[in-house]
Amino acid sequence: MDLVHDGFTRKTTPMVPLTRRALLAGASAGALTAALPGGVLGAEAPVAVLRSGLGRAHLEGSGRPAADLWLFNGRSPGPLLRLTRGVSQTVRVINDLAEPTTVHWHGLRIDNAMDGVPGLTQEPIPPGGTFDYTLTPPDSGSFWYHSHYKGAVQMDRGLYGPLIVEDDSPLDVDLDHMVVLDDWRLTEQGALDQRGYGDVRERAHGGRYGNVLTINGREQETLPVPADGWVRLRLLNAANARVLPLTLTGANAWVAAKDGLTTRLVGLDPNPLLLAPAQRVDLLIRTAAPGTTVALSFVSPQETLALLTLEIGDTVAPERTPTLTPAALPEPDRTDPFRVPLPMEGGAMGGLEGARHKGVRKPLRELAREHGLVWALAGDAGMPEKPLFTVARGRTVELGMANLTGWDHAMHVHGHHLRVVEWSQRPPQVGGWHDTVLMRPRENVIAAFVADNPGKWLLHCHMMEHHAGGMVTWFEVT
Ligand SMILES: [Cu+2]
Repeated sequence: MDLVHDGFTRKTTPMVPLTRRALLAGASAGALTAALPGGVLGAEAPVAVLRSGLGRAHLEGSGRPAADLWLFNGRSPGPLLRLTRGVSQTVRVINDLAEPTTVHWHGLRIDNAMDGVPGLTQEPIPPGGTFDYTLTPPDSGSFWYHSHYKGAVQMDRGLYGPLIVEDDSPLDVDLDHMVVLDDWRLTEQGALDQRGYGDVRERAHGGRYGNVLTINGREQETLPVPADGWVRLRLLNAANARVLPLTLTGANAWVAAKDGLTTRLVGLDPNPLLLAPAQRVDLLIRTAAPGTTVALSFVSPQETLALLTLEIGDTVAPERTPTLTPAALPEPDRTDPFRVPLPMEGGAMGGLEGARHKGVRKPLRELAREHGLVWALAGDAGMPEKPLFTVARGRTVELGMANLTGWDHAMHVHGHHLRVVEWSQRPPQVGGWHDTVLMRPRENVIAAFVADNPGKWLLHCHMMEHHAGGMVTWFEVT
């Protein structure tokens, strides 16, 4: 077995290293594709339907026992959902699971009632139930949808899918391809390893790491592209907890969008780029001469795992230069911001003594034993009953995010995109807009946004075990 050691997570005691097992198992590249037929929802249908249910998929290829997964429309990732900017469309979610669910449309700045957070914006969809989500996305770009009910388990089992919002002037490229990355924890027999769900020790460390890395549900992809052409790769990290270090070799490439929203073109910095859970990065790639290849790979100090290979054929693309318009959101007004301290505390070796839980201060030992809570966000462990802050619509909010823990966190704000305006160590999020900010250990950043979307919005770590372990709060825009 060819082990991969992820340099960023080596300190994680219960870490499960990635393996090339899936690649070496002799599985055909199309095995999962065949098991999970493709499909695109959206423009063709006035009402798109997402049906959550149980299914089986050969994650490690044919000839092995299939993994029991939870799927949208029989596949994971679920079908690519295409919406149009500014156009209202209904997505009907039918819940065929034996437990409740909801769907969150990650990164879409939509109506609060459609945000999919159980207990905050809607009641959970019961087994056999249906919920119509009406979505009018204000931004074009690369997004995704996923379960937001017991997400640490439902997302890990496969309940997520890609979402693209088109506009009138799509980037003129030869190939536009969404890349959904996930790491799965599989047993030697190829089944989903269900041990560890809800494990407090795992919550207190880096979260749940898988041992098999997939791209769009399969082990590797190879696509043909013309020479001297342009490729848009929309990268999404759908993993529960693993930060993915990714490199692109064989071509010049630029970052064209972050967390969905187009940005001024910048080079890959850092390289490898770090894609935190829930983050997206769109790469614009200039393909080179015929016969060469471009490779997107997961890299660690010890190992490189090829994920996507672009094979440049003899055809030469028509000469042109794609033009990109950076997303125009209201700029934060930093002259009189509403300042919110957001200390992040706890976790293994964090020294946290206690925190508030539902308004009552409790020692960490009791929080962990009775509630499975090991993290605190702004002093609260777990979802507080009252909002962390209430702010009038239109005001600029500055979140003073301080990672006082020894662990990475991927801080996600619902309903808004933020700018990182100050930092203690240069984070990868400088420039552009973000809905998810990767916080390295002991790092401080100030993230600013105009609170222009009324409603009750969640703010949490998108490392799903950290969310389940207490790193979650909410705020209200009135
Ligand atoms: Cu976290």
